[in-house]
Amino acid sequence: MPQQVTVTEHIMLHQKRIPGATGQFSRLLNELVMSAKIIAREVTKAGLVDVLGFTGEINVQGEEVKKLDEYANRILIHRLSRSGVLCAMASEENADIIEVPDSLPRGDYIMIFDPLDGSSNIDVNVNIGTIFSIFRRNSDPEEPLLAGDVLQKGAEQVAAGYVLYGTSTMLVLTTGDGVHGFTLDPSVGEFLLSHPNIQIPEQGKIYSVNEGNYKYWSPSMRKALNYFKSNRNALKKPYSLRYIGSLVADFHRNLLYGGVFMYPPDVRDPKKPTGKLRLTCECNPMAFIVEQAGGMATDGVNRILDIEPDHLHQRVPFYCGSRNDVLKIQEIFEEEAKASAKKA
Ligand code: AHM
Ligand code: MG
Repeated sequence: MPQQVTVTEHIMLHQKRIPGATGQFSRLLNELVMSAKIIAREVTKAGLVDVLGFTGEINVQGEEVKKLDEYANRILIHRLSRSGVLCAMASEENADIIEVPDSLPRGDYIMIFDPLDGSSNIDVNVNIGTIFSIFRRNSDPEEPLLAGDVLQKGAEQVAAGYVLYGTSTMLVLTTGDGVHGFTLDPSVGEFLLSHPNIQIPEQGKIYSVNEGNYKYWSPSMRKALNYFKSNRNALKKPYSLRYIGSLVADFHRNLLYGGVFMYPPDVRDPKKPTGKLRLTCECNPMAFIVEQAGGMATDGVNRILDIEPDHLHQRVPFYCGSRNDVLKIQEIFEEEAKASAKKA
């Protein structure tokens, strides 16, 4: 019988490689895995019980909150705050930092998450996911927590990952030592290592973008799109357009097959001039994963992981995936910027 490595065993092995690790990190990841299993259970029975649809509330982003989003958020906050290893959390669904109360044991880690990303797909049985990012606190644990402990740049992440609720449930994780994928085996209730050392192809064959926004894009973004529509991909064939509208699912497919995901700024909504996706809970974790897999993630100019967040719900343009494709986008943007500077 082939030896099957569970995510818990993998985490224990990894822990041994982190200098100064105290066991807190493993406990945190184990708690996260447990939360993911509970959310996966609810997601898979979503059509059977009354968890579909809206709660009637509006979240901090001004969007309607779906019931499953709220459920996933509650599970994560409840379990993680009792793990004894976090001092604070931040969620896409909550306006402010959630500090672990003094009445509970606290640790040195901070977790930022999007409890259920791609929520517009919940009601139609299409893939959704949980995204997370983990930092270590910088300030003195005896002193009050600082905003800067939570608003660290992505390069300081100690771990990041996502859970994809799809045809099977998968956990994809990096602790800065490559990217590893684990598939939930429902017969034993364990995530088993199914995709060790994931590497994204250097040259992709897919582009993923909401092309319906074309008329709201800048000329340079339209040029980038036209590049993918009219050039050949890694297989010397036309690029395929694939867009689910769930970041986790679009990202995961491109990670395995090779491709580029784009969410550019647009002028549809004056309140969102820098794109839709959030730096801290969506772009940073995906950027850490893609870089660990050999790919790239930028805002069109800067490396995502080098951006210093100025607030929790900051949105950034996001271009992420196979290295050559992301470089190509940057090259097009640079050329366009030079050409318009010349004209001015
Ligand atoms: P959400 O966090 O409210 O679910 O929004 C984020 C989602 C991403 O999963 C996806 O990439 C994007 O929104 C799709 O947006 P659009 O429908 O504008 O293409
Ligand atoms: Mg989201």
